[in-house]
Amino acid sequence: MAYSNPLFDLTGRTALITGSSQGIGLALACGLARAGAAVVLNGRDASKLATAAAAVTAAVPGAEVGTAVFDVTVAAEIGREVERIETTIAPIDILINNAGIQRRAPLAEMSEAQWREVLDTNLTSTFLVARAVAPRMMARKAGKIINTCSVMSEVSRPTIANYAAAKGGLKMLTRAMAVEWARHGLQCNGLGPGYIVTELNRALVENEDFNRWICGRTPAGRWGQPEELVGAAVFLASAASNFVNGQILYVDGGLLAAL
Ligand code: NAP
Ligand code: GCO
Repeated sequence: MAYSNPLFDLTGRTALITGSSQGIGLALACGLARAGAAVVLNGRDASKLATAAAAVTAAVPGAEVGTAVFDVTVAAEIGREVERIETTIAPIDILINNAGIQRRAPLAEMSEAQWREVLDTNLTSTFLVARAVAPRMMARKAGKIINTCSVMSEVSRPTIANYAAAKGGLKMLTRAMAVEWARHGLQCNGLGPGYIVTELNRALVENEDFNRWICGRTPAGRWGQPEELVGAAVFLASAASNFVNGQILYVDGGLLAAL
């Protein structure tokens, strides 16, 4: 008999996952749909989102899948789409702030544009989207906010100072959300992936030296797959985490445990 615990059941819940046209966000959308949630995918390209929505439906027959095209760095687009989701699809019970980019450069040579684009997309966006969604959750006295942090919320490496600063800030923004919004029934936590095989890391995966280094640096001895983040995300999105707040749940193959 298949085992299922109602604590992890997301039936009747609606989840907005930013940056879910591909990669980790798309994997999380499939995983939450499989746990019963209706999912709303987000990205900047309508046709790419339509393809992603079809992939979720193919992976999870019968899943309720919507799309919301907006740039997570543009407050007006966020406000418009959050209002449309809440009034024409369903109240947002679960928000996963997942959209993110990488612009690598040595710090002393990094352009202002490379800095600002990463901080805007990987940190400020979470402030903007959460500011649009959280008041509605607070009015309902319930909500789950999950911010996709990174092992770079704790450590850095050369050429990603912008990214590490953003993800470090995202860890503290997650805690700040918990401190202000827990009393209103919201649980705000972070998901901290290690090195995962996605488009964002294609150049690293294809680099023999880096590949060898990260497999040696990670106790599990390998890269992670986006699907390996689903269990932690369903936990943080479900009633199983109703007394968990301000925590970053790392899914990193043991990387942060090792010197
Ligand atoms: P990815 O495959 O490059 O996907 C990035 C996603 O973000 C895409 O869906 C993209 O959508 C979306 N996006 C980018 N800028 C956006 C914007 N301004 N507005 C709306 N959507 C935007 O990367 P990934 O590896 O899945 O990364 C997802 C998240 O996980 C990021 O926050 C990343 O920092 C984090 N993370 C990744 C790893 C890893 O090893 N891969 C580890 C730790 C944390 P469109 O381009 O279609 O708009
Ligand atoms: C890099 C990578 C990392 C990973 C991830 C690790 O250039 O080192 O892009 O930043 O994507 O964030 O958790």
